[in-house]
This record gives sequence, C-alpha cells and structure tokens, in this order.
Amino acid sequence: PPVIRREEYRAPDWLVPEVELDFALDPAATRVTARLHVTRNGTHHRPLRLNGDGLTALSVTIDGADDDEAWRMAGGDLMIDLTGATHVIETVVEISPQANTQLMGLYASTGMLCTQCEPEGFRRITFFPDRPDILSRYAVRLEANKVRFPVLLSNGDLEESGDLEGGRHFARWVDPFPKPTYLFALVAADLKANVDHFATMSGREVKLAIWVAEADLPKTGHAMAALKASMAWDEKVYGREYDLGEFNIVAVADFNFGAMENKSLNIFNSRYVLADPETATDADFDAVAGVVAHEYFHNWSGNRVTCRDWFQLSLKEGFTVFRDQAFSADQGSPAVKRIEDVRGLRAAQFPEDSGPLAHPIRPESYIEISNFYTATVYNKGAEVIRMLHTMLGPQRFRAGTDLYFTRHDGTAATCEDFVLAMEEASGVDLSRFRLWYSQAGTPRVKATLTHEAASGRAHLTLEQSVPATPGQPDKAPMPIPLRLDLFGEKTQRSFGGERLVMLEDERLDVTFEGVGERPVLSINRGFSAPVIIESDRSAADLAFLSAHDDDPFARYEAMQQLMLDTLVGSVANGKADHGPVIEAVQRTLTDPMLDSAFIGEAVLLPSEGFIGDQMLIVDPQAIHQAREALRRDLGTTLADAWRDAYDRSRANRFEQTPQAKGARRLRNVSLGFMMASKATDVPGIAKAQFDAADNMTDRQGALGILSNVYAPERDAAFSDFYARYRDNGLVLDKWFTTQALSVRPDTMDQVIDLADHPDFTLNNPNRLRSLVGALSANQLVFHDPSGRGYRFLADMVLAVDKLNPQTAAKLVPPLGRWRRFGEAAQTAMRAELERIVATPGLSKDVFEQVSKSLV
Ligand code: B3K
Ligand code: ZN
Repeated sequence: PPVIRREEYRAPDWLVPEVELDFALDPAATRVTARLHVTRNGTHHRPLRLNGDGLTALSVTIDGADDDEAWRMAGGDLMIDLTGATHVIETVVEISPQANTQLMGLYASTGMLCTQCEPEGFRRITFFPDRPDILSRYAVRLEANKVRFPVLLSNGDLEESGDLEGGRHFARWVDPFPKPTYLFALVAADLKANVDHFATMSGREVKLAIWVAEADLPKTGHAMAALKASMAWDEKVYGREYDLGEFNIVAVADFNFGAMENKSLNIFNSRYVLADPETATDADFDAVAGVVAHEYFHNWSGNRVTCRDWFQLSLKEGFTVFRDQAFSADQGSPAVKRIEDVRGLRAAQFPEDSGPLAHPIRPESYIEISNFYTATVYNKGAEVIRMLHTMLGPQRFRAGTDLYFTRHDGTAATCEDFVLAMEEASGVDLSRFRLWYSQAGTPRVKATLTHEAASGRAHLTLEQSVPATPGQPDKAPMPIPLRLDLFGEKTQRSFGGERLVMLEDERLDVTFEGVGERPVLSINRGFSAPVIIESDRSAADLAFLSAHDDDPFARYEAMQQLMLDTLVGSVANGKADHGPVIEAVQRTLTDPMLDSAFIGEAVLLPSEGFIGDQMLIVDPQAIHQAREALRRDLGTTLADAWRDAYDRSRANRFEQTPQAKGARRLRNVSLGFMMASKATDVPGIAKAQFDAADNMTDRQGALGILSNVYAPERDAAFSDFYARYRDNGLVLDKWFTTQALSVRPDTMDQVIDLADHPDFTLNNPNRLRSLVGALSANQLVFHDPSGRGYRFLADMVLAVDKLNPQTAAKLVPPLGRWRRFGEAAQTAMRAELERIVATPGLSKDVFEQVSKSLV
C-alpha cells in the first residue's frame, strides 16, 4: 500500500465552495445525490479527482449534461476532465448503511442511521475531494420513513421540514459555516431529546439537545450539565462563544471510538453520554464530562480553525485534550486530575514512544491515517501545549490563542501556524521548541544534586538524552521546562520557593546559594515536562518528599518512585525491604490534612505494566509476584489502618460530591489492600458491599476485588451482576472486562469461554474491547507462558479485520512490544504477528501496524 508523506503536501487543484446533498434514506439502500460547485484553484490543466471508497456512480452530469467521455474511474476515485474555471458536478450513488460493518461513512446502529466521517469516511458516502483543506458550505436534504425515522438531523440550522407521500418526511439543513468533509454528519432515528438552553456571553440563546432512546432520557442529566459548563468555561477561559442556534448530541451504541465533533451535531459513543449512579462509576461520570467538553471545545479548536492535512492532527487534538484536561481540573480536584492524566500518559503513550510504532506528535508519513489517532498525537500533544502554557504563562498563552483563532478563523491551519501565533503574541523565541513536534521518543533527564555545607551552596546538574526511535537514530536536545524546588531535610522549608528551569541544551548546571542544610530535590513538579527523570534520590529522600512536598503531584510522584524502586529491586533480587514503602503509605493514609481522593491515588502501587516499562526485559510473572508480595505486606502490616479507612469512608446514601467521590475511591482502594492481606472475612465484606451498593462505583469496585479470588462470594456476585444488568449493554461490558482483568490462573480459560458467550459480538466495538482490550491490558494473563493470550489476540485481530479494520488495527500494539520480553515470549509473539501479516486480504490498517511492529 502507498505511503503518504507530509513533505508531499500540495494545495488542492479544485475547491468546492458549495455542495448540496440529497439523501433518500433507507437502511438497505440509500440514494445519495450530490451537487458540487467546483472552482479551479490556480492555473493548471489537471482533472478533478473525487475520492470514492466502494462507490459506483449511477449517474454523473457536468453542468447538467451527461458526458461519459469526460469522466473515468481511477481505483475507487472518479476523475473528471473539466475545461472551465467553475462547474457544477452532480453524481448519484446508492449505498447500504446496514451492510456497513466498518462503522465509517453512513451506517446503521440499533435501528438508527448515523455517520462517521473523520478521517476519510465521507468518501464512503459520496464522491468528493475528501481532504480537510477543502471547506464547503453544505445544504442537506434528508428524506426517510417517518415512523421508523421521526428524527432527521444534520449540521447547521433546520431550514424546512414536512411530510411527503407514502409515509415519508423530509428535513432541509443548512450550515452557514464552511467545513471540511470530515465534520459532516447526519442522523435519522427514533430518539427523544433532553432539551435545555444556554445563553451565550453576547446574549444569544442556544437550544441544546441530547438525543437518546426514550428509556435512557433519565441518564442524560450529567452530560447536559457538562455541556453547559463547557460552554461557559470556553467563554471565560478562552473568550470563545458558540456560534449557531442549536447544538445536538446523539448517542450511538456502535461506535469506533469515543465521540465525534461534527459541526453542531456531535455523535457520541453512548458510553460517553449515559450516566446514572446505578449504572455508571464515578470514573464513568468523569469520562462523560471530559468527552462532552472535549467535543464541544473542538467547535473552535478543530472546526472554526481546522487542520490543513492529517499530519496536523495534533493541532486540533493535542490542543483540545489540553483544553478538556484544564476544564476537568477546574471542575474538580486539579491535583487528582493531574495524577490521573499522567498515569494515563505513562500507561499508553510512554510505551508507544519506546516501541516500534513510535512517531512524533506531527508524524512524517503514514499508510493509514486512522492508525495515527494515538496517545502520542492526543496526550503527548496535550503535554506539548501544556509546556507552552508553562513557559509563556497564562496571559501570554491566552494572547497566543487569541491571535491563532483570529488569524486562522474559517481556514485550515498547520501546527506551525499555531507555534508562530504563540511566538508572535508572546515574543518568546520558540525555534528550538519546535523539536517537540518533529522528534519522537521520551527524553530522559538525569538530575544530580550535590551540597557543600561549608559554603551553603547546592549544585544541580541536569543532563538530557532523547532515545533513538524508528527512522530517527539521532536526536537534538529539546527545550525542557522543569519546575523544581529544594527542601531542607531538617527544617522541611523550601529554599527560595519553586522556580522554572529551562534545560535547553544537553547539560545545564544550576547553583543555589544560601542552602544551609542538606537539600532534597523536588523536580518536574506538576509533571511540567513529559520526560523520565533519573535521579539518585534515596528511599529516605523520597519518603521525605511524599510526606512534606507542598506540590501534591510531586508528593504522589515521590511515593510512586519509592514504590517503583522497591518493586524493581525486588524483581531483580527476588526480595526487597518493604519497610520504607509501608511507612510512607501509613503516613499518607493517616494524614488528617489529606483528602480521601488524593490518598486513594497516592497509596496505589504502580501498575504491573508500568513496572515492566522500567526494565530492559520484562518478566510479567516475576513482576506480578513482587507486586503481590508488597500488596500483601501492606495489607497485613497496615490491616487496622485499612479497616479504619474503609469504615470511615462508608456513606449512608449516595451523594455526587467531591468528598463522597473521594470516600468511595478510598473505600475501594482500602478493600483491595484488605483482600491482599488474605484475611478470611474479606470476601464476605466485599460481597456485603456489592449487595448493599446503591451505586456502580461500590458495586463494580467490590466485583473487581472479588474477581481475583476463589470464593463462593465471587461466583455469586458475577451471576447476580449478570442477572441484574443483562439488558444494559454498557454495564454488561463491565461484566466482561472485570472477568478478563482477573489475575486468577483460570482467567485465560474464562476469556476463551466468554468469547463464545451469546452476549459477545465482534460487531460492537465496546463489547469487543471489553473482552479483548481488557485481556491485553492484563499483563500477567496476556503474557502467560503458554502463548495462549497472544494466539487469542491474533485470532481476534484477523476476525475483526474482515468487519472493521480500524478497530482491528487498534488491537495490535500489545503484540508489537515483543522485543521487551524474554526469548520464549518474543518467539511466540512474533509468530503471531507473522501469521497475521501472511494472511491474504489484510486491510492496510492492520498491515501497517503489524509490518511496522515486526521491523
Ligand atoms: N476527532 C474524533 C476522532 C476521530 C477518530 C477517527 N479515527 C474524536 C475526537 O478526538 O474528538
Ligand atoms: Zn478530539
């Protein structure tokens, strides 16, 4: 398959300022008529290329006339020779939404019809130059059976609607804002709306509607509240106002990813819309609000200013993730939010950055762009924007975004445009900073602190190295903003307060004066840069910071590092002194100044995956044993403290406050450590929590903890959970996931059985990921020495690839990590990758991921 390169970008030969689309909708056969007003862009004689994917032209007219000599097919595309400067092209095609298993283009989901066009789904609907730098005004007419599809939605404003003969009706939508194809959407469905209103800062009234199945209406309140809060936040923090008379969100059960920011018609995976205490955990509630905000913020960072080409994806995604993270931090606890985001980055992006699929946040080439909606483009992209915010400060950063939005409104921009606006508005030279866009790999910063008691001086040496990644053997040093502080070991006082140090070159020496006692280094506070810090801080120093640092993130980080050092030592030597960790956990757990939400995060041990990432060769069995040994020791030694925290966090009834949420978190964490102690009464306590739960956080928390043990309570809880929620797809996903995450030795057998369960299906991406995604996240079971985990995953990739290549390709990366495992595992993992790549008829999505993983 061809490789697309960033350097080969060329402006379009033809533009399409106006388009009229007419849909005669039907699940089996939908007729699409498209009238494109095209204009020649520049002086050239090249034909008009209209992309098509699986389309057959039923008719093509040029300026109203049939001219079969003037057009031809080239692959799936339609090529038309044109003589003038402007023409009107009309094409008619017929497509089958219900036969569309890729969930790209126009497809059917639980009786409704909906679209997904980003990145290249529009070409599966009609012939069109399907690239984000062509912006068109859309007028869309929808026609369908009124009983089956009473609701007809598209982008913009509803201009006209009415009844037709034969039980059909129509609606005409006009979007005044020019947009690229990937932001087009339509929905035809039998849904009901939760309707509300928002008055914008200039006093315009916007009608807000969240469309779901009637029975789900009671679960839309949280999404609606989040939408209104996002609209107000974007006005307050970025000065950005909503620009149309209505804003619609539609929930869909079958969706390839989280949600989609189509202009004024956001389409969502239902798991990011529906939430009530009975069926959604606190984490689910947060995810709903975060995704609603993310998609809403795209209206400016993505839609009003869009991307010139797909290499610029992080322009909208990194920036928008940064915006939604800041929003969520403002709505809740900034410290806990930062901890969660960094944990997510380390779980998903760091491994990507150190593996065969590593790429810069602005990639240089791709085979299939769908493979580049990655943690690097999104989450590292957000960290890059955050560094700009840190370096420039909030005012100059805001001046930069103002300039960027004003200058590029209504156009398709590049990452370079963004950096240039930041540079011009702030007066800060960002020449070297641009390396963050072009270089892949997670930089490592070695920090060495020495102290001369006599002169009262401390010397800090910082040295950076950026590892080689595929196609980038040699790296230049990058500008790294590090927030740091020094604390006196005895007085616990900061010397001069926090400062921002820019490590611009390979090495930097900093001297601190007036340091009268031995200092302890607190570095990369708030995770100011997405780097790995290597410092030789002792267990005692880390314990000190975990108790006394005034930056909550740094406190968390010190505790994590202490745990990590202990666990890595334990894996290497077969044993370790658990004392310092136990002491630090005890101090945190019983510190009356700390809130429960923070404690719940801080006392958690690093995941098995993250421990493995610290090692050259990963031994999942040894890591599991070392981690379990520490967990048991913590559970036993601090038994009373856990029980105390558990009891203290018990609520009489469900409340949706930050305090109550923190208490639920700490309660589940405590129950986990109680179970780790192996005290015989804990399965009963967990089962009692499960039974008495008036919310999903408590219920799923208990179920997850029970999932790892052999006890009658476990089986009873799983059957009860199934019986209760078998009709709720989103909750049933949890039933699959919880079983696939169990560390019991029979988990692989259970997963294989679950793949045959009547409720399992490859057609629904949520259900697929609930089992297969969970298994590959389960380090211990996925890497079972039998190799069955690898074989199961490869079988799934091959089966799903026939239906839905985009989703199949997302399952591949865990196999691509083979280099990091022992010889037997390497051989087994590679064999599976080779089996996949040798399969005839593979999609280019899976081919790209697998072939790159084998190199
Ligand atoms: N922009 C969409 C993602 C589309 C993914 C296509 N494979 C959702 C988002 O990031 O907001
Ligand atoms: Zn996005």
